[in-house]
Amino acid sequence: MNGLNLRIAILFICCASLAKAQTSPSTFRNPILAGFSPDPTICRVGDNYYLANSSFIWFPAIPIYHSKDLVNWKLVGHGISNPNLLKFEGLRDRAGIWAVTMRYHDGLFYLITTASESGGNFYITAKKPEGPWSDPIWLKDAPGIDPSLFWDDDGKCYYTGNSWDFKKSWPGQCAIWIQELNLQQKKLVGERKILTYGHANNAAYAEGPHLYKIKGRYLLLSSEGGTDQFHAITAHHSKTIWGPYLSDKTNPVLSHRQFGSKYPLQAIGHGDLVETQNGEWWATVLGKRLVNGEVPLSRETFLTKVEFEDGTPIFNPGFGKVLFTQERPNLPWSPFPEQTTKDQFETSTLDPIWHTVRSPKVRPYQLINGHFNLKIQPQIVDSLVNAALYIQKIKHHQFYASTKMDFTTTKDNEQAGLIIYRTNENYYSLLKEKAKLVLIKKFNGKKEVIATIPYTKSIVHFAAKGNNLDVEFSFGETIEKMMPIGIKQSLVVIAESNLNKFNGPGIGMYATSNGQSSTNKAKYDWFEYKKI
Ligand code: 6LW
Repeated sequence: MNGLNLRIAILFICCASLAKAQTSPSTFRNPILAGFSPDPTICRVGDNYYLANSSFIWFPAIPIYHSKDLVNWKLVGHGISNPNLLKFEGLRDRAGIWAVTMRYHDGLFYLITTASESGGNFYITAKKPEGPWSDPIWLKDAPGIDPSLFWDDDGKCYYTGNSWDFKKSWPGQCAIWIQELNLQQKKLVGERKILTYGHANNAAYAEGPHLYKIKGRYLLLSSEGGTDQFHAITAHHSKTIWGPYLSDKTNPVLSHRQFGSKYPLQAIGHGDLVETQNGEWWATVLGKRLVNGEVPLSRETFLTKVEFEDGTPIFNPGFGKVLFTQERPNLPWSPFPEQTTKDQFETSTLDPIWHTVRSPKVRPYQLINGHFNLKIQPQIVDSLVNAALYIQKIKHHQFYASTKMDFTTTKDNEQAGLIIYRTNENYYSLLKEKAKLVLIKKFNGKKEVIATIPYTKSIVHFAAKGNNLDVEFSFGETIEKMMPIGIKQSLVVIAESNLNKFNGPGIGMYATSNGQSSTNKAKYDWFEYKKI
C-alpha cells in the first residue's frame, strides 16, 4: 500500500469508527421507560429481553416490551386484550392490575399479577410474549399482592407474594410468603411459609418479592417502605428455599430515601434482576422524577447495574444509587426504527399505544379511511365506568399533543375533543359542543369550566403544550393558526397526590353525550404526541 492509499485507508477506518460511535453510544439515559411505567419486571430469553409493568385499569392491560440491549424498548403487546377477562367497572383508577412478574420457563412465558379489588392473584401463559396469552388462571387462597414465580433446579415452581392479614407488631408490617405452585393442578399446594417481614423491626410494606438462585444460594429481593419517599430494595439470603432467610448486611441494598425528599429522583424500589448473555447483571426499578417538588409523570422504569460481592447485590458500585446517565450494558446496540409521533389512523387495527380506561363493553370506534371515528357514548369520565376515551401515556416533561377533529352536534349534551386524564377526579378536557369550545378542569373532584369560546365550524384542531408543571391549551381551524384557550394551567392536576396514586397520566381523545343516548360520532383525522 502506498502512502496515499494508507492515508485513505486510515481515514476510512476513522470515519467508520466515528459513524459506529455515533450510532452506538457508550452511555444510556434513565428512565428507560418514561411516563406511567411502574413496578417493572424483566426476564431474558437467549439474547432477548422482555419487560412488563402494572397497568391498573387501563385497557388493554399489562404492557409487554421487547429489547435486545436493555436500553431501547418496543411495546410488543399486552397480557390481557380481551375485555371480558377483567372486571374493572366501578374501580377507582388506582385499582386493577398491580405489580406483575414476567418469567420464562420451559418454552412458556408466564405473567403473574394481582387484579386489585377485582379478583385477586392470577397468572397467564403464552408461547410468545406478543401472545396469544391464556385466560387468567385465578389462584384462590393466595392472599395479598405482588406475586412472583421461581423455578428451582428440581423443576418445582414456587409462588412468593406479600400479605398483611395478621396481627401486626408495628405499623405497616407485611409478610413475604412462599408456597409451591403446582402448574399441572393450577393451584398452590403444600406448606405456606413466611420468609420475612422485611429487614428491620419497623420495616413497612414488605412487598414486590422476587426469588433467585445464584451460585447455589437463594436470594430474596423485596421492596420495603411503601412506594414513596421511603421506598427501598432489600436482600435476604438462604441456603435452602424454605429459609431461614438472613438479612443482607448492606440492607437496604438500594434506596434513595437517604437523599431526602428534595432529591430529583425519588421512591426507588420494586427491583427485578436479569443476567445478560454476557454475564453482566442489571436491575429494573421504579422511580419518580421530581419537577419543582411534584411528580407529573408518575412512576417510571429505570435501569441500574448490579455486581455481586459475596452474594450481596451492589447496585451501581461506587454510586449506590440510580443514575440518570451511565455506561450502557455490554450488549449490541439495537435501536428500533423510530416510531412516528403522528397516528394518522391508517392502520386496520388501533396502535397498541392507545388505551381505554376500565373494561369496554362495546368497541366505540372504527378505523375508516384514515379516520378514528369515535361513537359518542353516554358514559362520562367522572363515573367509574368505561367511557369513549382513548389515551396514550404522557412520557415527557416537555410535550406537544395535537389532533384534528370533525364533529358537529345539534344537541346540548354532546361533547368531543381532547383530554389529559389521570383519574375520574383529576383531568383536563378541551371539548367541542354545539356552538362553542369549552376547557374543563377537574382537580381533586372539583369540576369547573375555565374557558369558553364560541365556535361553529365542524373541523377543529386541539392542542396541549406541556412544559414541566405548565400546560397551555389551544385550538384552531387549521393547525398553522392555533389560538390559546384559557390561561396557562397547572399539571399539578395530574401529578402524584392522594387521589392520583399508583397509575399515571394519559392524553388522547374523549367524547360523551352525558348520560343520554346518541348516534353521533367524532371523527379524528390524526393525533400527534411528541417531545418538544
Ligand atoms: C404494587 C406495589 C407497589 O403492587 O405499588 O411500588 C403497588 N409498589 O408493589 C401498585 O403499583
